Amino acid sequence: MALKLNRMVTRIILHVDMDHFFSAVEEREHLEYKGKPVIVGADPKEGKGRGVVSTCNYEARKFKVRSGMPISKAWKLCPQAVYLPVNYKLYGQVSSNIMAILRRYADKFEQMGFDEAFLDVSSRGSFEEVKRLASEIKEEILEKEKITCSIGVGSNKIVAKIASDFQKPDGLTIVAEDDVKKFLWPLPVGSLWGVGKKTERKLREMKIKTIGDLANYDPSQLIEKFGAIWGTQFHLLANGIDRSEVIEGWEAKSISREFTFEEDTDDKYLIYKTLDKLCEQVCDDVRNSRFHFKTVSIKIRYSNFETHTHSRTLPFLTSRMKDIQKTCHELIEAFLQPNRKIRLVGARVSKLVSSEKQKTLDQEI
Ligand code: TTP
Ligand code: MG
Repeated sequence: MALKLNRMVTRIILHVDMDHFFSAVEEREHLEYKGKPVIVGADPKEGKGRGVVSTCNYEARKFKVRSGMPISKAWKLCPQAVYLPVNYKLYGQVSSNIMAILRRYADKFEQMGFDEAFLDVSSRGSFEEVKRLASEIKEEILEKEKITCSIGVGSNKIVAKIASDFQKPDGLTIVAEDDVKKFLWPLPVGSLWGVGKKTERKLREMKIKTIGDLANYDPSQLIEKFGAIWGTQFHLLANGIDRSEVIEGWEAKSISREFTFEEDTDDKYLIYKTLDKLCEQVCDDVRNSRFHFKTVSIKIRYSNFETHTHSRTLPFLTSRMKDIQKTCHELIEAFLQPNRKIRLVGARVSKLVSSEKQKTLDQEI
């Protein structure tokens, strides 16, 4: 009788991220913008130059304009740009079309926000085959939606995600299993999933500049500085270790709380205190309903009713208050501008799974 050997099946994960998504959609709608810097967020001439850059095209990035920057600063850097308000309805429609295309190519599919998704494509069998698939996906999106994307392929989500960002725009980066460290370690530590601006500053103070520095840092010291969950997570991710699955079937619901101040305020202490309180209430709800979450969002409404939301997906599932609060603090920072009064703040978690399901998922922590 022939001996059956259990072959180790390689996981192959593909991450797609649209290039300068909002501004790319605007460019395709307005061919006259071609070649010009385009900045989406607000018109600097209206509302006395208030508002924040949602995104900008690569022409505008040459002038150092970035997402999250006050529109008044963008105006100083690049007054010749085309400035546009955010058209969520249009981008939402384009996003749905793209997700429908991507879903068809995946064994398992997980959308992450508006413009990115993970596809588990392990059944394709080899990285060469997935390279062909990635080109096919890029072509189909370009043909049908007239915008470009960047794709990263790796043996887990963290590698695929970092790879998609590696050769933007219109990039395709394949990282074979044996090349993971060679690929990750020279990159700045800020490229790692979950490392926000504040954490990056803290890591730099510890002389950790690259992902390689982080990978080779004493893990017990990382745990001491960042706590058991984040410390361990940083150590694993920097070493290219990520066993988290592409998860389908997230709960459609989200849990949120918001608060309107009696009087509009720019008192940072009050705003952070209020946000912390909202996070506590959200967290109580999450725990009472026995959920774990992955995405955290803030909402902010200025006194002129201009409203922004901003989200971040964490590299792990959690139900801890600290994770909501820390993420909300990082997300709201860019929106707190001097002399700009705030009417309302909100906190929200989404990408929820029931705690029972969470236990069955192959999560690393
Ligand atoms: P990103 O994928 O982070 O950025 P991008 O697609 O504009 O550019 P890149 O080519 O580097 O991927 O975000 C997707 C969309 O989300 C972006 O087009 C606009 C929106 N967004 C905001 O509204 N605020 C923000 O701070 C960021 C980062 C994005
Ligand atoms: Mg993008």
